[in-house]
Amino acid sequence: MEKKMVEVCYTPKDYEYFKGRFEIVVVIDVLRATSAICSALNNGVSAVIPVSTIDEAKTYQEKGYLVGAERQGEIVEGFDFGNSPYSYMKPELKGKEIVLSTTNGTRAINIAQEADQVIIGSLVNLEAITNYLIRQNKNVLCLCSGWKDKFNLEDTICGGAISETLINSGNFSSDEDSSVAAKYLYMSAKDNYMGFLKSSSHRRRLKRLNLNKDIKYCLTPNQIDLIPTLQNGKIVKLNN
Ligand code: 3SL
Repeated sequence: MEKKMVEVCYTPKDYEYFKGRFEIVVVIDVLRATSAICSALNNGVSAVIPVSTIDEAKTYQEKGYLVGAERQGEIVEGFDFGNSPYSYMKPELKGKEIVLSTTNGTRAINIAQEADQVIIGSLVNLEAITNYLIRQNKNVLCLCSGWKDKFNLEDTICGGAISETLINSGNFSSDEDSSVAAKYLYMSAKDNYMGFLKSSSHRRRLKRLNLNKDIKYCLTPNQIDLIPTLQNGKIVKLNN
């Protein structure tokens, strides 16, 4: 059987150099958007509508939706919640469609939307994602959300974890140096994500905002056994 490709793209800005060659794009924003989306669906939210701008978020709010909005790690004034995975565990959100706009994660999801399939990955659902991808036998791109179009460590490590697991299955290979480097970062970090990421810039940013509890949640792998996927502009649970 011919091997499929798995590659890691570090930022939404670099996506143009990869797009079109991969049937499945896994969008990753470990701190915190894709972890928060996993938390929301795991806690019974029926769909998350990702929007890129605050203006779009306001339009949904005016229509009566509950809307989460984050910029620079903080809740944007006037919205119902921000981007903490814990905000999405509230019983009143069960069964609801909600809207989310974040600095990088929701933008990356929307940039990838022309792919055949977009799925949402993070450390919290790492094993669910890799088991699913191994069964699909399709070319996979891990698209890191980064920070304002710059490289970040935590998304790259998660991309490295996905690509390394797929390659170890024997059915995938990768070509790009970005993927090789992501693998080496993952191998250095995998025994202690919290420790390895101590110096990452976004972890420091969130720590300054007293969001240590969120950081711990987002860096604890394999707590959620579901795969969020983008369908007609809404992120829903994949029935696999
Ligand atoms: O950039 C994003 O999309 C967010 O995940 C950033 S934060 O963790 O909410 O600050």
